[in-house]
This record gives sequence, C-alpha cells and structure tokens, in this order.
Amino acid sequence: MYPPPPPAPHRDFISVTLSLGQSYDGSKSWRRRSCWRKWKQLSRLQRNVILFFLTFLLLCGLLSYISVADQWRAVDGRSAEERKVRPADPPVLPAPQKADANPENSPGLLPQKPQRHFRRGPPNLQIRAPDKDSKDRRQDDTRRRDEVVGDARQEESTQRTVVSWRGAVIEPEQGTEPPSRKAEGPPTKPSSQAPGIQNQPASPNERQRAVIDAFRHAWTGYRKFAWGHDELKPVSRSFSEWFGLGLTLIDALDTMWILGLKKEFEEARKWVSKKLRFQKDVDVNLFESTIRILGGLLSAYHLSGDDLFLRKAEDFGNRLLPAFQTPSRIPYSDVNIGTGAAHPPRWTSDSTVAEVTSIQLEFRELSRLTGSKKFQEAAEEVTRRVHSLSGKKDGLVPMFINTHSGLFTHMGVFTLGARADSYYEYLLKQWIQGGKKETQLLEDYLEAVEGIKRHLLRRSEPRKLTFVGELAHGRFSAKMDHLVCFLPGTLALGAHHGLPADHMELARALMDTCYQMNRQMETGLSPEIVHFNLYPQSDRKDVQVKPADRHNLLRPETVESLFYLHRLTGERKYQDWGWEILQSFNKYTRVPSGGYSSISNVQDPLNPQPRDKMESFFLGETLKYLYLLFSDDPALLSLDAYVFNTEAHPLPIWAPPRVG
Ligand code: DMJ
Repeated sequence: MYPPPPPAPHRDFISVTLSLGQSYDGSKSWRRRSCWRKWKQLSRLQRNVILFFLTFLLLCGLLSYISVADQWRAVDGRSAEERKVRPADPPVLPAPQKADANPENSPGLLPQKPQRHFRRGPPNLQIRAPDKDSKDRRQDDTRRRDEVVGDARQEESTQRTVVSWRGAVIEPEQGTEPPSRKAEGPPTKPSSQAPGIQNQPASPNERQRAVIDAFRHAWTGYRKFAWGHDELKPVSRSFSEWFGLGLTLIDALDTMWILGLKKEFEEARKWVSKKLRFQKDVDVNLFESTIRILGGLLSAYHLSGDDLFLRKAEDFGNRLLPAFQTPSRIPYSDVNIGTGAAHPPRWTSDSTVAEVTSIQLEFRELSRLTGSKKFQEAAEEVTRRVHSLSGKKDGLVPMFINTHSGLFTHMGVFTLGARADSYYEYLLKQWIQGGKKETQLLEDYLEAVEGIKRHLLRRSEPRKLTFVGELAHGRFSAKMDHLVCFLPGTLALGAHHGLPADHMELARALMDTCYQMNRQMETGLSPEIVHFNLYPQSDRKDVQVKPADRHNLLRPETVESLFYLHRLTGERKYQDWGWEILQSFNKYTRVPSGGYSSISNVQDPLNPQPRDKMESFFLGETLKYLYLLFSDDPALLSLDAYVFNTEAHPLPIWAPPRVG
C-alpha cells in the first residue's frame, strides 16, 4: 500500500492549462471529461476567481457590443441620409447667433465662428464636398431637428388648437391626406412625410427637362444682355433698372438650385459675393424688394447653407427697417437703402394693404435666423394694427391704408386682386410658418374666406365657371385679375393643413376657371384682367377681355395654383394644363436670341406684340412652379416642411419651440 499522497500545497495563484488540439482519441466527450476533472481539482477560491473573471469578460463584451452597434446604426443612418441628397436641405437650419453689422464693412455681421462656406450644391451636383465640420453640423442639425419634431409631435397629441369660426370647428392639426394616385400614375409617398426624410432625388422627367431648357434660354439672354441688372429687355437685347440690385439674378437663385443648375448658380453666387452692394443711394419699394430680394436671399441660404446669403439678407433687412418709422407704424412704401430716408409715393401718404401685410414671412424668418427680434417686431406690429382696424367687410380688407393715421382709406372697395391679394395669402402662410399656433391669423383668414364666398363669388354663363369678382360700394363687378389665380393654391394649401374641406372644393372650381382664362385665349395665355359674362341668353363666351387688359406679363399665378392642386390632389390633369401653358410661353413669348418677353395681346397669335421685358418673377416663380408641378415627388420641397413666400421663395415651417 502506498501512503496517501500528501495534500497539494495551497497556492494562491491560478494556473490554467489549455491543451488545445490535443485530443487523446479525438473524442469530444473525453475533452469535456478532462476539463471537468480539472475544474473539480481547483480550490473554491480559484473557481470563484475564474467565475468572476469570466463574468467580467462577458459584461465587457456585452457593453462594447452595444456601443459598436449604436455607432454602426448611426453610420448607417448617416450614409442613408447622405445618399438622399435633396435640392432642399430639410427645414429649420440652426439659427446663427445675432450680430448687427454691415457685411460689406465688416466680416463680423454674423457670429465670429470660422468663416467657411459650407455649400451643399444643387441636387446631385455637390459644388464642393462638405468638409468634416459641415458634416458634423448637418448631423447635429438632424439630431436637433429630430428631437424638436419629436417634441412637437408629443405636444400636438396633448394640445390641439380648436378654432371656431361661425360654427365651423377647425382642428388645425388635421391636414387633408394627400389622395391616393391610383389612376394617376406611379404611387407616391404621402406629403406629410417628416421633414428631412426624403427620397433619392429623381432625375428630371421630360417635362421638367423642358422647364430646365426654358430656364437656360431665359438665363442665356439675361447673362448676355443684362448681367447684374434688374431685368432683361430681350428684344432690344438690353436691360432695365428698377432698384439697380440685380433683381432677376437674386430672384432666380433658388430656382437654379432647385433645377440643379450648378454652373449658373455658382456664377450668380460669385456676383452676389463680389458685386452686390446695398450701400447705394437708391429708393426701393419695401414690398417688392422684401419678397424678391430678402425672400430670394433667405431661400438661397436655406437651400445652399451658404452664410453669404444670410449676411446679405441681414444687411438688406437692416436697410429696409427705416420704412417702419412712421407715426402709425404702418410702413411707407419706399425706402432709400443708402440714406435710410423712407417716404410714401409722391402722390399720397397711403400704402397699399397687400404691400404692408405681405412682408411678414420674410421679416419673421430673418429674426429667427439672426436672433434679432427687431425685424419680426416691426412686421408683426403691422399685422396687429391691421387686425384691429374697422372698415373690413366680413374679413375683406380695403386696398389702401394711411401711414399717418394708420386707418384704411378708399373704403368700400374690395378685391382679391392687385393691392389686396397677398394680404389673404400671408394670413394663412404665417399661421403655417409659425407652426399653426397664432390663432388670430387663422381666424382672420377663415373670416376672409367666408367674406369671399358671401360677397365676391359668382358663376359665369354659359359654362358656369366659378370666379371671384370685385365689390365697389355695394356694386358687384364681374372683373377678375389674373393675380387672383393665386387663390386656388392658397385655399388648397389651407385645406391640406386642416381647414374645412369646402375650401378644397372652392379651390378646384377656381382652378378650372383660371385654366379657362388661359385656354379660351388664342395664344393659350391668360390676359392680365378678364370680365366674366353673367348673362345666360347672350351668345358671349364666359371669359371676356377688354383691349386694355390683353397683356400677359409672364405671371405665375395660374401655374402656382396648378402646382398646389396637383401636389395635393395627385390629379394629372393639372400637370397637363401646366404643360399646355409652358408650350404657349415657348410659342408666343420666347425670344430667339435669349429670354422671354411679356406680350401685349394674348388674343392675337399672329402678332402677340412683345413688350420687350422679362420680369424677374418669370425665373423666380413661373418656371420654378412649373418645374415643381411636373414633379411627382411630394417630398420635393414638401408642403409640410416649407411655405413659399408670395414670390415663390421657400422658407422653412418652424418647428414648435421646446416646452420646458
Ligand atoms: C410677384 O411679384 C408676386 O407673386 C406678387 O405677389 C404679385 N405679383 C408678382 C407676380 O405676378
């Protein structure tokens, strides 16, 4: 017998022997048995230490897996986002810090962060690859936006603004769902898509290419004969000045971006950077320069992310502010951007109502971006004062307002056309811009629509076209400006944002009428003003034109509304109507050497009489709306993310402020 072996000496260290690959007989069970035996031979302490060590390793593994997975998800999301490069950056870009200075005198207008132009380039046409900082900024923006949108949704679910107007109860958050497009062509995503979640940009379709061709032709003329001037005179191959600020060029910036015209955009940007100077002894019209220049610069900033445009916009906004220094706070129509002297037109101390109430989208946005409240305050004071004035008729406003007394003048005349039109448009659009919270704007808008229905709507003979006439001291006139054709689009937009469904019905009916105003003319282009026939027994056509009203200025309103109607109903006929109009523009207004010209007679296809002027809004609005009309992608400048100013410059809808 052998004595029992002495107890193994106690060792306070662990030795683990791995016999990898040494299979005695190649059997797995042997390996398992041998491991188990070794495990049993270990002391309790050794076993505990091993178990602790293994648990620790397991935990570390788990934690690092979670973090790596997160990073991958983020990377994946980012690249997906970047793959979806859109012409428009999602709305609500970060608002830079406030700073007051003239960019021409000092580079310090905006916060003194490192000056880098981070430009994203037109769709599919990255001008310059974004550097790391800009990428980071975009990611931060996206993150912040997602948070804000998340908050907004949460808030919406708990607080729903219910506005009542004469029995109509409106729940503004209930937008109309975009229709299904069954019979209308390829299915599209609903336009209520969250901002920033957009599809791969589609390459332009045939009709959009035709718009690009038209734009290039117009631009060629402007570039050759009017570069840096306000408007092209295409027939005489020269130019005209209004403000001397390169109006067409600025008005067209965002259109170039949207159409993907990289080279043209870059060249125009260079002009803005090197040549555009606002320190000039020149009078500008407050309204026209706000909607075209301020609006154009703000949009260009939003789409491109290029600070240059915001610096210019702030400089320009500062120069417009003296117009508001009137006894009534209702601004003068004109202001000298060099001297700061503001004044009404020579013959009156009145301003027009549309002009003083259609600058708010731009001034509010400028305040939001710069952090300087003075722009918003000046513009909103006008809204408040007009809101509480007497002299309205069921929400309809007169056309003039006095800058000394602050009261309406020329009372008793009501129109949706010139001098009043965009008052109504901006009530709705400001409400949308501000996140559908400013109920006073909504109430005024709803009341006005009821006023239109009650006092201005009639149907023509024999085709029963619904139209909006005018009222002068109780007398109805069957006169309608082409300008009124903005209304179907605005009504449809309101219905989309939750306003009563009968607004959409009215929008459709008025859209038909506006189309007929074009269709019934020999050139297929609407005159400036029409009169509708009200007499059933006559052999007259529905749409009558007086000799003095036969001109067409290349205005956008019909195609603007066609864009909204198509976007919000999905019906292809609206695209087809727009296509007809584009062809008419090409046939009767295109000048071979470059550019398009307004014409004097839409009823004479043999001699439409070119007037030798291409208005800046042909590039800023008409061609932009045509391009958007021909798109089947509701995410392209989504109507849930952007609101277009009255010159077709898209501005972001503000996310609601964070609560708490
Ligand atoms: C544009 O300047 C704007 O659309 C404005 O609201 C009305 N006039 C022209 C276009 O017709």
